[in-house]
Amino acid sequence: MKKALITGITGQDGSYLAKFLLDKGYEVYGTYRRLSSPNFWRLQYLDIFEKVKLIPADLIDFASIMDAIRISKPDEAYHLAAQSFVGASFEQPIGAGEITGLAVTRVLEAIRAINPKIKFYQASTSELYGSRHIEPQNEATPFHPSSPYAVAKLYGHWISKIYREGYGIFSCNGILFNHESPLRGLEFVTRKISNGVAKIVLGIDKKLYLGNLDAKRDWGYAPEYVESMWLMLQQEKPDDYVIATNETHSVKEFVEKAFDVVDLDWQKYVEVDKKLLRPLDVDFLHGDYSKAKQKLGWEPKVKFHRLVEIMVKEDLNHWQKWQKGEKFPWDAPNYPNEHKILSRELRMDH
Ligand code: NDP
Ligand code: GDR
Repeated sequence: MKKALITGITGQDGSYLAKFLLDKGYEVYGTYRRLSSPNFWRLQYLDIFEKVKLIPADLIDFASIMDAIRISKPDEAYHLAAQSFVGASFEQPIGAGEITGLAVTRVLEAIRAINPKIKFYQASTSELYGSRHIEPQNEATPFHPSSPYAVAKLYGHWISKIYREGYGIFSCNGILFNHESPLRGLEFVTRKISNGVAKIVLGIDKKLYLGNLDAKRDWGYAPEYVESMWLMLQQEKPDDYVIATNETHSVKEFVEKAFDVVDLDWQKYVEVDKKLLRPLDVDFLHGDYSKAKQKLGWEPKVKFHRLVEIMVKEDLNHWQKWQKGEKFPWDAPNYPNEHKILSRELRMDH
């Protein structure tokens, strides 16, 4: 049975990837941060909380990353953990560099030291392209990062290539364009909109405050994107791939479509709050995934309109249940039993 380690298993992609690999018959290990309030709701939502093996590790702490590799002994390591919110990287730019950038080297160093045969996936991003109107963007398009997050990811992207070329590690960068789902964090614009629309139509909320409505993104569906991560690691040679839908839409279009799903006129409910504008924003992304189609046989199926519909309907479903007094999975006590947590063996016999 193949073994996989996922850093950031509690996040959107980590949880979908864990489900995908479990369904393929993998033994799945995941790192999570010890927080005062546990954050396993996505694993519960997908009904895999009991099936994955959890290892506490923080990207700041090299020893914990070494332990995660030693304990799991993976064939494949998917490095998804990061401070992934671009807006917050302007507020904590040094943290972004440490966690989203430098930590990639921590994971690669642990692999190099423990078992350089482990295949490595780096969660690279379309944010690397920044605001340059080259359309559409593919693997040959120059990078021009426009946020502390993006510049940290650029470091991660290049260090992963350096370990590939310098040490022969099977290391792949997936340059994934935005991908969304009902498991997206609430601070990202798509889920903020779908959740806001659901609350407004049910009378729980009155307004939705947003920032830049003109930004354009190439939005895909997260469960499909995690398959591409796995496909990259099954190829004969490591390489970098763009994963996208080859469609671009503005935030305003997302808003319009989301309110359409519940037959409301968005203009009555949406207000722009200048506090939500970023010092620099990427105004336009449009990805060309031809290489992934040709080499991985990967193609997106869920496109923009269906994606908006899926997200709004799922949030509506949650809030309707909540109004009837049902609990959300993330309200449930979900801290794993102590015996379930895989930690290093602590030797006290000195
Ligand atoms: P999420 O924000 O949903 O998940 C991020 C994960 O990283 C969480 O499990 C989080 O843990 C963990 N994490 C954050 N900080 C630390 C830390 N210091 N130590 C250990 N773990 C930490 O992101 P996504 O699932 O959406 O994205 C996965 C990866 O892909 C990220 O690297 C992101 O930057 C990248 N990416 C995402 C895209 C997207 O559109 N979704 C597109 C391109 C790239 P906790 O639950 O405790 O917060
Ligand atoms: P992004 O996603 O920055 O592209 O990064 P996000 O959903 O945060 O923003 C997309 C665009 O929407 C505009 N916007 C708002 N954004 C948020 N979050 N909240 C708002 O209220 C709002 N109003 C308008 C933003 O300015 C931006 O232009 C995501 C993350 O998942 C990264 O980790 C990943 O690398 C990239 O996608 C690809």
